[in-house]
Amino acid sequence: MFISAALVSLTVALAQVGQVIAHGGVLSYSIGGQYYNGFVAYNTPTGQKTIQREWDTYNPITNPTDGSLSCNTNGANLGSGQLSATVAAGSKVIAYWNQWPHTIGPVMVYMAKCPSTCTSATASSLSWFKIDQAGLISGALPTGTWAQGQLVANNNSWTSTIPASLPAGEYMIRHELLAIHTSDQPQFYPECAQLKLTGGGSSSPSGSYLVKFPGAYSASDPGVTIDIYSQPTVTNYTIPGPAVWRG
Ligand SMILES: *[C@@H]1O[C@H](CO)[C@@H](O)[C@H](O)[C@H]1NC(C)=O
Ligand SMILES: *[C@@H]1O[C@H](CO)[C@@H](O)[C@H](O)[C@H]1NC(C)=O
Ligand SMILES: [Cu+2]
Repeated sequence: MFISAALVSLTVALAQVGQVIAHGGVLSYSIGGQYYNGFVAYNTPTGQKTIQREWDTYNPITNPTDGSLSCNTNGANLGSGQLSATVAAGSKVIAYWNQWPHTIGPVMVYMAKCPSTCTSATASSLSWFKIDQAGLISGALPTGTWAQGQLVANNNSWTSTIPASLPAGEYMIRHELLAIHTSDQPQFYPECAQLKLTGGGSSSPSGSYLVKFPGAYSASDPGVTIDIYSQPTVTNYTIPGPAVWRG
């Protein structure tokens, strides 16, 4: 009786772990050479102090117009626990994921200027611009090398550069993986963190580079609703969202 109860609870625990590690998100960052731990999902925000916005689940968002697409569920600021990373424009940002299980799909990195402080900003009302992206690197849709495969091969990390010409001020940075290994629905994995930029220049992205989340994507985008397995010889992939702004 005791053993079977223990086995049942072990089986349940393993099933839950299995679900958790099938997905994930950004767990930590290196920003301008300084290491920062992110929010610990599945834990209460009470007592957490981090530059990252709250996110509560490793599960993907599967609707491209979901209200939580900006900074994941629930994307809230942490109140007194909310920090921001101070970094010079032009610095490198490395995001580290958990042991990322997906190798098919693009990597996209966005930033947005916060109207005053980022802690008081509502992520869904920010105007986001893309600072980095990579999609299908080589080969065909189902068998080629994708940015997410490179991310996994590179210690589950992705390195981007903050445009050097951005004006100093407070910005949100948003890392997003779009996994398209399932043919029935896209899987979006966005996480946000807060930055205070120093230095910088006086160049800002114009309207055509700016998007809202939700709003930037639609289910009819060729890179969003896609069955890669039905197109085994296609060697192009259209990354969704605006063009990259490099300053
Ligand atoms: C690999 O990633 C971890 C974070 O997940 C980081 O602490 C470590 O420094 C990274 N290793 C290298 C060689 O960059
Ligand atoms: C590949 O390119 C063609 C022609 O531009 C386009 O119609 C199609 O949607 C692209 N395929 C993908 C998967 O983005
Ligand atoms: Cu997953």
